[in-house]
Amino acid sequence: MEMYAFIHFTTTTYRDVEWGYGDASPDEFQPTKFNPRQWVEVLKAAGMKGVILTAKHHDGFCLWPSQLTDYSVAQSSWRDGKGDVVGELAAEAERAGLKFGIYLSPWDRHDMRYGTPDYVDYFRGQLKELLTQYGPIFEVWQDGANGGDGYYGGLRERRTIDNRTYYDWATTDSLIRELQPMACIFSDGGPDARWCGNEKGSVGDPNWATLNRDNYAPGNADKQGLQHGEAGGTHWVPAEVDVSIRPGWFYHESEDDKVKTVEQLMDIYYTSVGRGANLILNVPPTREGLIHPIDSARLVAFGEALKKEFSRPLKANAVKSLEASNERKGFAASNVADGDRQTYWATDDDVREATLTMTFRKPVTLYRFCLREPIQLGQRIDNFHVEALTTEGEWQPVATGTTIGPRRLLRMPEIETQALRVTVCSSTSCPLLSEMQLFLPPRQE
Ligand code: FUL
Ligand code: CA
Repeated sequence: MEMYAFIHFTTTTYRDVEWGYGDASPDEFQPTKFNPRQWVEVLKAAGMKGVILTAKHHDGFCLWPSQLTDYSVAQSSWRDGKGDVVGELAAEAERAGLKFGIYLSPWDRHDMRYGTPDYVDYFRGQLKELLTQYGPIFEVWQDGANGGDGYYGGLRERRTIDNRTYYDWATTDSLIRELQPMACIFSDGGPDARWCGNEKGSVGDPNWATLNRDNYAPGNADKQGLQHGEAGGTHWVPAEVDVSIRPGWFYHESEDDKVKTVEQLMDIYYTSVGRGANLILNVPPTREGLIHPIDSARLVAFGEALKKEFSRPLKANAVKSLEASNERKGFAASNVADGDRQTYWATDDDVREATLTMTFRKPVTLYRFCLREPIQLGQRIDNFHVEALTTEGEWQPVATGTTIGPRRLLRMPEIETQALRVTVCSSTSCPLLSEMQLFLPPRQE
């Protein structure tokens, strides 16, 4: 899906903190101008394909009228207890064609039961409500932060849990599979998508989708492994890059002048989506329940910049030839330029190094380049470089890279070129490429 949004919103927004303690009164939640239609419109303009909401953050307050607690929108004077943030956002997302996902914090600083087996039942009961009442859910986001001090029903104490055993994730995950078989489960260690090991907006380079998954659990993360994945790892657990458009995950007026610039967002795009990961960009609503005008203007401008960035794909008929140093019978080099991710160029089995040269009918100006591996056959290439044949007839290095995976985006120097040559320098198995797409510099307005 490449890119979707994160929304952090709850009573915490009204306390100007990042982690609500769990003692806020439900009446503090008063989004007087709550307008999820505005949210999805802005997100859509930015090019987001989905949105994930903190249905419950660490403070424990539920943004839907849960039957299992007395700490939700149903107990708030906001809309006389009839409000349902989850329901309204799910409906608006569907209307706008965005997929919808949920974040349900495993840590709960409000609930008295936290730390006991009863709490785990409560957590699963809540998941059941969320996964049965709000239509298709594309992702369930399991946060790794858990245990510590909190309100805990008024006891105001510190509670610690064993993050490997307490939640019995295997049972919870099978409940999710049963209720929403198509939902991707995210956590520090998957099972389906993994954390990228930081909250700055970049996955490692190299970035392997494979991971020795059994060594990880939510809250139990080897950051190095999460950053890069593990070549030859036991499971396919691609990285998701979570980062906020502001320094914090929740809205703070004091950060109005710290909203990331279009340039910063574009850099993040290249260090996440461009390295084959998905980007989940957080946008925190204000106390009124709106996306702040600074953020919305920034997001719309980012969406426009992205469209412009890739507005001029080189047309198929501008390619004169595609030649490979080795070509397996039936898997021609021309398969990288047919616009189909299922078809691919392959070498013979024993090959680990190879070149693929794309020659143009007329010299073209380089700008952006996208390479893809056919990931239905895993991820293989771990080192490559790209050279351009200048109009003077010299091969000039223009880019280098490590892994490719589903997508590697490269920014190229804007030089006139007759041909581009990709050299695979090493690969864990015979190299394959499914697509190779050049983008020309955008037209100036
Ligand atoms: C972290 C949480 O503690 C933050 O509050 C936020 O939700 C972020 C996405 O994950 O672990
Ligand atoms: Ca293809």
